[in-house]
Amino acid sequence: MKNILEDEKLSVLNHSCAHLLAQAVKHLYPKAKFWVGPVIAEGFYYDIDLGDKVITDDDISKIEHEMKKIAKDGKKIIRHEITKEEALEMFKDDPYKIDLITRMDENNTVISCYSQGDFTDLCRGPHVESVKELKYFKLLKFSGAYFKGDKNNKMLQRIYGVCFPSEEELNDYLQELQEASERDHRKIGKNLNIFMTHDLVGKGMPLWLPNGAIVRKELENYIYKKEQKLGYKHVYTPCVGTVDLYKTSGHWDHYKENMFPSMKVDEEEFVLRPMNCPHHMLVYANDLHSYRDLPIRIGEFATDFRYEASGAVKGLERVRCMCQNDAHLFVRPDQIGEEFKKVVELILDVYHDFGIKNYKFRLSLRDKSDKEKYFDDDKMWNDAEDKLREVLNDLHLDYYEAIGEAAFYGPKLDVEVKPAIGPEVTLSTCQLDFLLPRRFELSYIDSDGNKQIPVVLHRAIFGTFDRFTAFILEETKGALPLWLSPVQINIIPVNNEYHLEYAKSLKEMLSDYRVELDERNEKLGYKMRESVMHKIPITLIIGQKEVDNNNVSYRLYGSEDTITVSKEEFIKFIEDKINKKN
Ligand code: TSB
Ligand code: ZN
Repeated sequence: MKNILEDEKLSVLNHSCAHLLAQAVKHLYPKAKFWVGPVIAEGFYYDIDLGDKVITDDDISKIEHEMKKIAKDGKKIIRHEITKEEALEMFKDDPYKIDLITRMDENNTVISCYSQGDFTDLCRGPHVESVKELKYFKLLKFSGAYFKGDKNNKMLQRIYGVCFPSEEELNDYLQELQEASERDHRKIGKNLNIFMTHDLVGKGMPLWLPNGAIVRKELENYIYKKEQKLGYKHVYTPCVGTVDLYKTSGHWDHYKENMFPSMKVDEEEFVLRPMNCPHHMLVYANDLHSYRDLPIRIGEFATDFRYEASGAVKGLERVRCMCQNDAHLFVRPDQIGEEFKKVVELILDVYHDFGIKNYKFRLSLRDKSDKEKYFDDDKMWNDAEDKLREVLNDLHLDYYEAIGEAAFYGPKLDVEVKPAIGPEVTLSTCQLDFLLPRRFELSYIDSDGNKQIPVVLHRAIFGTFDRFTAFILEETKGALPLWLSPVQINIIPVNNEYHLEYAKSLKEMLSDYRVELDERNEKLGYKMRESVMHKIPITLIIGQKEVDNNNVSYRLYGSEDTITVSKEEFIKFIEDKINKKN
C-alpha cells in the first residue's frame, strides 16, 4: 500500500486537497469551524466542528460534489504572511484556529496562511499552485474525533480523503484499499465467526467464538508440541499478582502506564498482570538449581492485561486482554548465545510452517538518554546489546537497529510484520535480561560450589495468540490451511433422497476430523457457493456415482476441479495434508 507521507509531491497534493475539503464544507455549512487537516499515510483528513450536525453518507457525496465544482473553477492558491495580531484578528470567529495561533511562538512573527477564492486557512504550506490541480480525489470515510483526542472535549467530525495526480493512480489506490479491507482480519473474523466484541465486556476485550477457539486450540497444540520437544516445561500461574510483586520486578516503576489500576482485596493490593516474567521468576526460585540443570525453560500460555489507548485497540491485533505464547529461559552467561540462537531458529521454523515470508528483524536497543525507562548500567546494557548483535551476525540474518524500543529490562530482537491496514506490528520477540534475575535474587550453584546469577531470555514465538490469529487470518484471507480450519470438510449430498445415507456414513468415517454435513434441501450450486464463502478447505460432493462406486469426489478451496478417489485414498490425502501443514 502506498504511504502518502513518504512522497513529498503527493503529500503537498493531499494537503491542498484537505483545504479544498474545508472550503467545500464551509460553502455547504457556513457555521463550520475548523481544527486541523493533516496529511497521513492514507491521504488526509480534516477535523471540523459542525455544531450538532453528524456527517452522513449523503453529506459526503454533497461535499465531494462541491469540491469538484470549486476545483473546476480553478482559483489560484495564494500564500500570505501576516503577524500574530493580524492572524488573531483574521480568525477571531474560529476558536480552534485561535487556539493554534495563541500557542505559536511569540518571537516567530511570521504566520502564513493560504487563500483560494473565498476561503483562507492558517497553514505552513506548501501547496499546489491552483485548485485546478486537484482533480482526482475521493472522500473515503468519516468518524467522530474528540478535539485534541481528549474525550472530555467536544466531538468533532473527521472526514478522510485521498488525492492523486492521475485517475489511474487514484483507481489503483482505491482498488488496493478495497483489497486491504477485504483482508482486514476484523472483517474476516466476523464473517467466519472467529471472534466478537461487546460493549458490556469492554474495549479491546474480544470474545473468541467456537470457530476461533478451534483455531486457537490448534495453535496451542502446535506450539506446545514444538516447545515440549525443545525441553520447555509448561506451568499455569494466576493472571493477577500483588503490587509488591511488580514493585520487586520494576514493572511498577517502568511499566505502570501500560497497566490496569490496582484493586484492594482484604489486606492485599492486586494488579492484573501485564507480563508473566515475575511469576516465572518465582517458579524458578522455588527450587535450588545447579549449573548442570540450566537452561531451564518455563513456558505458559498466559493471559495478560494491558492498558492500550482506546484509539489504538484493533480487533485481535491490539487488545487489552491477551494470551501470550510466553516462556522465560534461565541460562548461564556462557549459554546465552546458543539459547538465543535456538529461539531464532524456532521462530524461523514456525514461520516456515505457516509460510510467513514478509517480515523484518528489528534489534531493539535502549535510548541512552532515557534514564527513566531504562535502568542505569551502561556495562550491562552494552554487554547485552553486543551479545545479541553477535548472534545475529553469526546467523547472517538481515536486521535493523531501533533505538529506544528495548524493554526496560534489556535489549530484544523483534519480528515485525505488516497488517492489511495500519502500521507494522511486532509478532515474535526474544529479549535478553540481566536485571530481573537480580531483582528476584535468583541463583544457581556453579561447578565450584559458588552462587551465580542466571540470565533470562524472555521469548514469545507467536507473540500472543490474539495477534498471531489476526495476522494469519489476513495472510490467508481467511482460507486457513486444513489443519487450522474450524471446519475441515463439508459434505454435500447432491440429492438428500438418494445420497444422504451414504453421506452420513462418510461423516461417521471421518469423525476424527472437523466435518459438517449440509443436509439442507437447497440446490447443489447454492450449497457449493456457501462452502466456498465459508472458506472450507475441502468440499465432498456426493451423488449417485459415488454411492454406486463406494468412493468420494472432492473439491479443494480455490479450485474448480472435482477429484474422485477411493475412501482410503481420501483419508491418506487429508492425513498427509494435515501433517505437512500445507
Ligand atoms: C516475551 N515479558 C515478555 C515476554 O516474556 C513480554 O511481555 N514481551 S512483550 O511486551 O513484547 O509482549 C510479547 C508479545 O505480545 C509482543 O511481541 C506482541 O507480539 C504481543 N503483544 C503485545 N501487546 C499486545 C497487544 N496489546 N495485543 C496483542 N498482542 C500484543
Ligand atoms: Zn517476560
